[in-house]
Amino acid sequence: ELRYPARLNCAAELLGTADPGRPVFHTPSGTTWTYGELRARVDRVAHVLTGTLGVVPGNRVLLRGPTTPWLAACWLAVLKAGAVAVTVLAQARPHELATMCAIARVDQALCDVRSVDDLAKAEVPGLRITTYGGDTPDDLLRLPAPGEPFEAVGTAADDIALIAFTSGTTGRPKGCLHFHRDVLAIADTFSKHVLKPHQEDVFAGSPPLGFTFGLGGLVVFPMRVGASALLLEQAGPPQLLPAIAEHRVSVLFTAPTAYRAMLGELDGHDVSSLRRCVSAGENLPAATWQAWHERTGLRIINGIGATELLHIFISAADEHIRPGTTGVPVPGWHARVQDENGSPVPDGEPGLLAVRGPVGCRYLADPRQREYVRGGWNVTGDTYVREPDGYFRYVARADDMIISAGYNIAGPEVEDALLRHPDVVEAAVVGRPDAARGQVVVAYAVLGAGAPRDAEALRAFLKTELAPYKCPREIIFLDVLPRTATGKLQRFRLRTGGDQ
Ligand code: 3SK
Repeated sequence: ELRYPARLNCAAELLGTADPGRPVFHTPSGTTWTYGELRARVDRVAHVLTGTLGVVPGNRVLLRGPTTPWLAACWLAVLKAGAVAVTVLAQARPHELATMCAIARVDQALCDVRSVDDLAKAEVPGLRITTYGGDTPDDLLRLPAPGEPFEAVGTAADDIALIAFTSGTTGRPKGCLHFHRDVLAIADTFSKHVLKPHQEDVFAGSPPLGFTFGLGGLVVFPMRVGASALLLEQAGPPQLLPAIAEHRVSVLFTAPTAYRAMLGELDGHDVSSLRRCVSAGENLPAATWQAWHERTGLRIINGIGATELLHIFISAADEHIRPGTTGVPVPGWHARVQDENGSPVPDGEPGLLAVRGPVGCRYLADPRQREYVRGGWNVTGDTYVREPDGYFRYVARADDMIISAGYNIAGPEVEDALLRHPDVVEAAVVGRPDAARGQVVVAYAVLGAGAPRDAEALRAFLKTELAPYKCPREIIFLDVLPRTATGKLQRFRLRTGGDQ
């Protein structure tokens, strides 16, 4: 069990670990910040926050901008000052920002000058916006501040440190409250036991800091062990591959889609510095794991995480990795598969994934809390099978199971089969309402450049891979699949045949 002191400021803990001369953040343009420089900059921002801006402990401060060292420094400064960091994705539009600011009762915002227009358009009543990275005298980085160190506010371990928003794949955003101890707990569980990072590691990845997948992987995990991270504003496969080689990245965080895209572009890129590749955000098909392993010799660490629980809670390390499964509960976490009434279902049978551990779901003023936390378990909304040997295998999102003529069909299983076809780059399988069968299986596929859009040939291939009742009635070709800002597939848009 994890034990933290009753008074704990997670930012002070993360900042306190390493030698001042060691690197903490790199940028693609070749800038490197040391821990000493980061500490001085965080302290300066914390002084400005508590001085000129009048922030007091408990105030909620929105942070918005591309993934840069300054965004990370602002996040640390807000926490060090005892305020609450409200993290949002840089892609959020004005009406979404307005909703999140209202839910979180945000008082102040620190915003990259390049991202300020949409925030200003959100017209949040009473919100004070301070930009950083601009050249005006009232820019955060130019406002006067005392030169001395800022003494961290002595927050309690279970004071709120951050509010992270999840919109899921649809619906009104939910603000998830997380404590100071939660921030350290994700490093002291998943990172410590699965990643096992060391000081020399260089972390990088595609998830932005506004998504807790990225906040953990690019700030909390490296800083917990005095390592460094490459922060990329643009972090798609075309940027990731050269960056891995140039900065000798050793720990990579990204999603299955990016692994597939990188496979198509690997030639000529040196990825020999990588020793850990993490995949989360979506189910990792065995076909993607195998293809990456064959090309690179690396074993992808699959994981399931959630904004509600801050980071990854089921995964596996090293030789314990088993392709096609997510893994086992990360040390410190417990997981089981249960039915709608909360009773455990036998191993080998599908049911709802329920987990509990050092971090729990706490929605801010949202009745959906009752659906997520049931009988002390966090019910994530995923259908899983627990194998008799304790490995957890993903089946589908609970609301993505397709029921056709009485058969239960897991869309991801059909997607996995599609991805085994050499021409298929991305696949999504949904159930479409059908008068006779309840639902029919419909597949959407994105093909590699130049591949023929031959639905019949693909159906013939699927017939050799799947029981007939699982084979899609229809296969539709798209150029891209609809995804959320965090890269999750928006199946509901495919189900309704919406704007593709
Ligand atoms: O939402 C997710 O999928 C996720 C994955 C890993 C870590 C954190 C999150 C929120």
